[in-house]
Amino acid sequence: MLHESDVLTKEVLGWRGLHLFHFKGSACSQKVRIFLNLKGIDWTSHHINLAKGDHITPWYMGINPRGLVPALVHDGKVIIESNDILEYLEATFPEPVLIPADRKEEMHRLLREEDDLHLDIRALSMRFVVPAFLVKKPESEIRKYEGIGSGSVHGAVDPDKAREAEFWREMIRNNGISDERASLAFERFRRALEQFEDRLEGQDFLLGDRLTLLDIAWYIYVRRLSEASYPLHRLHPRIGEWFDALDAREDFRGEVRWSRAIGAITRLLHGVQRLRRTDLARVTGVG
Ligand SMILES: N[C@@H](CCC(=O)N[C@@H](CS)C(=O)NCC(=O)O)C(=O)O
Repeated sequence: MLHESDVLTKEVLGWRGLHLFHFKGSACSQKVRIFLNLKGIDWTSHHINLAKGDHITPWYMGINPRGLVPALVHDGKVIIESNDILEYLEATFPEPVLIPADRKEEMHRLLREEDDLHLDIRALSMRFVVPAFLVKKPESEIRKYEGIGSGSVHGAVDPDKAREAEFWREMIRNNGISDERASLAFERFRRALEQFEDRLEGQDFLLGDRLTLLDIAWYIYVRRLSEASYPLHRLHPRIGEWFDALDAREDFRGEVRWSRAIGAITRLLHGVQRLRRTDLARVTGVG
């Protein structure tokens, strides 16, 4: 939850009700929307179009100083970071339970591990789901980003803003996502999914026999990995089955289905990458 001094768009501090700033195609936004669906909570939508740069504006960065979606405003409180938003919502709207009372600490740790992989999923998305030239930020945009917003979270200088800028500068230096970066990201996911594969022996969901927030969070990652042509069913058959069951549900799938155009672009990208032998299987050696 942000301090009032972090928030420069002061009008939101007076807003009542639940407002979500999100983007249709953003993985972290999809995670929050599925959670809201399962809770049956009413919310007001503020669509922030990342493709049009709505997030790098003084108004939006006055709400989320990191310039990222999602962000939540609830009765004047501003909460950023998808996992913090979800833990806040669970505490505020406890039914139906998505973080079992006796697993809160474990969930917090597992969500932190999940968040640590965020730049890895972004790297794989920008290498194997959308072509780099469509998503790369020029230096001028990175400078603009650095100059807007309070730059502070919890009243102190926010180191994550510099980390974001560095991600985009690395993309400029490497003219996209390098093979090394993509392979590293792939290996991190493979290791994480191997652990979940073991967990799914003898239980239907990642934390036991009931669906929890952990399933929602990893459904989103696994969905994106499949779009990147990660060989899910071959490497992790139990995760493959778990994923197929969730993906058949409208309250999950409805939130991740967003653009036929992007689907067509990804198919084209995969075709070109196969011809050039730069596809995921070749780059990571998993083929
Ligand atoms: N750790 C953050 C990550 C948020 C994030 O990276 N959001 C992406 C969309 S999934 C975004 O806003 N990207 C815009 C940009 O980097 O320009 C969270 O969990 O909320």
